[in-house]
Amino acid sequence: AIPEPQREAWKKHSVSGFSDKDGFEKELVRHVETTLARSMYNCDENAAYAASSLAFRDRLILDWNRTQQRQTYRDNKRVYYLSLEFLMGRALDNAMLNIGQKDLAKAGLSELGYRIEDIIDQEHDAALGNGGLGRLAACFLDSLASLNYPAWGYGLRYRYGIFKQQIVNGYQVEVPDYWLHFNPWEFPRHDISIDIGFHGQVHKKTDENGKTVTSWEPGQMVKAVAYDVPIPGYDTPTTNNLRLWSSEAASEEFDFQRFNRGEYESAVAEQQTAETISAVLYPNDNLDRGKELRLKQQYFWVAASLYDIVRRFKKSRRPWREFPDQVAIQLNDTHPTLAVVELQRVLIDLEGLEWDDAWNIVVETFGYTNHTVLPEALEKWSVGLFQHLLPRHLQIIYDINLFFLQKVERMFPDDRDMLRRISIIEEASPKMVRMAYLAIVGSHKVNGVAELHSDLIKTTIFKDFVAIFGPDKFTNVTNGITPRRWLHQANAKLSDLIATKCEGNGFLNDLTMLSKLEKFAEDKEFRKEWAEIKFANKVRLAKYIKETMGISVNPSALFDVQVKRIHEYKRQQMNIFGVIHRYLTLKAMAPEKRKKQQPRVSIFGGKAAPGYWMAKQIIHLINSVGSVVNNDADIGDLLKVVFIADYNVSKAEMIIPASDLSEHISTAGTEASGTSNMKFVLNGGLIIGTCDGANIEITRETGENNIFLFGNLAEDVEDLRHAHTYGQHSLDPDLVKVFDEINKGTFGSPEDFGGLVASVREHGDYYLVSDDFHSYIETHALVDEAYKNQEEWVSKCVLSVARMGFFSSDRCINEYAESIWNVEPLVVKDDAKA
Ligand code: 7GP
Repeated sequence: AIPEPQREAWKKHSVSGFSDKDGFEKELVRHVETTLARSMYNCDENAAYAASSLAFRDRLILDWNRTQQRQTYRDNKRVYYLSLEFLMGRALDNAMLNIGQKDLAKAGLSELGYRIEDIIDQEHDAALGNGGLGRLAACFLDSLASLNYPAWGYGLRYRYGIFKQQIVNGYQVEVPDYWLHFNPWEFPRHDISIDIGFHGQVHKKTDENGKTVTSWEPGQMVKAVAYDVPIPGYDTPTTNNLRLWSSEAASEEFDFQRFNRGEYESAVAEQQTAETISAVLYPNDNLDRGKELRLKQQYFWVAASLYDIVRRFKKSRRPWREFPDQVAIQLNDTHPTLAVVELQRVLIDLEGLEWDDAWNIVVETFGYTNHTVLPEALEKWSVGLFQHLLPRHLQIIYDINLFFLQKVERMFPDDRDMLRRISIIEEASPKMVRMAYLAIVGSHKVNGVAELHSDLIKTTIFKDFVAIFGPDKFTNVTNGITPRRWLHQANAKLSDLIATKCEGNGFLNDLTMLSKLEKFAEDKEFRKEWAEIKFANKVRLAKYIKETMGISVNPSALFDVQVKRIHEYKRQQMNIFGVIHRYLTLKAMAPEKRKKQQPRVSIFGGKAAPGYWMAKQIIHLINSVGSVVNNDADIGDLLKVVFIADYNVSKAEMIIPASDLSEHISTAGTEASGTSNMKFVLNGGLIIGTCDGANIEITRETGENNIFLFGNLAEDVEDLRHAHTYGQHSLDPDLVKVFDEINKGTFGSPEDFGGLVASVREHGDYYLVSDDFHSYIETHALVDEAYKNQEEWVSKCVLSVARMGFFSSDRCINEYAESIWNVEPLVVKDDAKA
């Protein structure tokens, strides 16, 4: 720190940031003319975006500095959210809104000759995630900052985020997403770098006190360099930190020696190998592929993050037993589970603690969130791979398992099979490490993400663990979404209208205030304004569809939307089969009757994992149906089918506010929660959905009359599957007609869709498409009926929004803070006092 006498000079020059339009313009022009080396003669929209972002970044970093100083000074317990994915989307709009300066920026940009929407549109999404899990992490960061929690996110700085999707001749084509050409939102911290080891040997020796000391001598080192991303809270002085690690070659000198020996190429190759670790996000959603590089990513990120956390703790010079009083670490699914092992290693091998003392600290520190029950998504790593990559960690895992098995054996001496079932090491060939079990054993709390899901994990995949640890270790925290991005930012007009009836913008900090809207559900004038906003949002989407795909859709039609990752369990195939059924029904009608039908636009969007053949077939079928239906003169505006390419966060912000009906139709018991369901309802759309995930709680909150539920219940799924397997599967007759039409070649070569049809017809219909098809079709007919009465429809939408308070990620974060982390917000009274 600077000595006292010199501090005056510092204070005199301390930067304070802009607070009005002129100040913003001045900063913008300064960045254009100096940082970007341009002028008013060559400042295009992209440069204006860059300069605006830099101006806001400078502004944010001041809050960020103050927040960090305050949190260090107060030294309260902090939360660390470890997530391999953060699906952040765009930052500029969010920063302007959260610090309350969008109006000022709009006026400033306009004076300088730009439209703010065009400037915002220049930004490339930060897409460091696949889907629900990654976007949840981003919503959580927003809530943590907005509620003033001392919290850090830790992740990886992938050079390539989730691929960009193009549709070529109806097929998905993946294009790499290199997003770092220009990223004003990150601060490289080259001073914060940590060497991370891999491979090598483990040594045991006895010290002077006769104690065995184990040490690990890695065979390869990779350097982790920190990049910090400021996370502004909404209307608070808190700007938290998201720290992303980038991998580099561990030491340039080492390379230099080799270079001198004439091994230039191999020296560079080593550097490239190191850089590979953080190069690319694995593009699988709800699927584990067990690739070695993925395990490397996990350890690299977890070890760097823990080193950082431990270093911060050690500065306080507290005894180790106070570690869990200062540090709460949340594991976002099992991807960071190695943190459990790494902390145990640090405590016993490096800090010299006894096993039991260390283990108590570890368990008190960690919490684990499970996001799926799908077996193909549960992580397992082979023992051989561990032995090769992380030999010391494997030993520790074996010890953790040994002590755990001993405990279980004492508890259930007569149940031999229990030990086999719950062992962290699966005795298969090859032997596997079951990461979820390790995460459970290493945490003090395990939570699911919606009530049904949390009940299911307790009665199915983790049943034995409930018997061992007792039911209190397992809890539920129903997911939530940030209303700042998903209402205020995505749907400014609706947000403003709501503010006129809810005593201002307070609902953005306390979403339960939306209940004040309830009494306007029957207010004709209010409903009219509401409907006009929905219509304007649909016009905007229709324009986008026309411009990008050349398809004309009528904004007065019912917009029926399913946008999410493409997955068999999410059942986009059922949706498109339903669309085909609708098409056939319309075609078979007399023209007079046909004219009276409710016009619809079926909108799809979502990426398929590159290796997921069935998901790709679904995309192809949707596009093939679209090209037939959209060009059928008998049908006209009655039905259009649109697949919007490259669905991502910023597209979601445009699509969701334009939906009348959205589809959340997973096989009951498969979708842990879903979060877009919440976004759609919050934006004044209704849901057609199954009794799955958070749909159930949305129904509880908004009322059964305001949602279109259909299909079999989770409790019946097992019996139905059993019946399929034993040949009692008679296909739904309407679905048979759909299949016949596909097989006739109406939508192109039937072989192209053979897998989809066969999965229902021949392979047991695991996802119960046929079982649910009839009730799905019938429920869509009810939707058409309901939509005819627009007054009543809008009233349902208003009532639903009024009752969505529960689904704020603020509520969710407060629940984690209270029941899992035991942390409190850092309330700021006098900001000047750091
Ligand atoms: C998702 C779940 O599928 C979704 O239902 C939930 O809303 C979301 O997490 C947030 O909790 N899971 C994933 O995205 C995923 O990849 C496997 O889970 C690890």
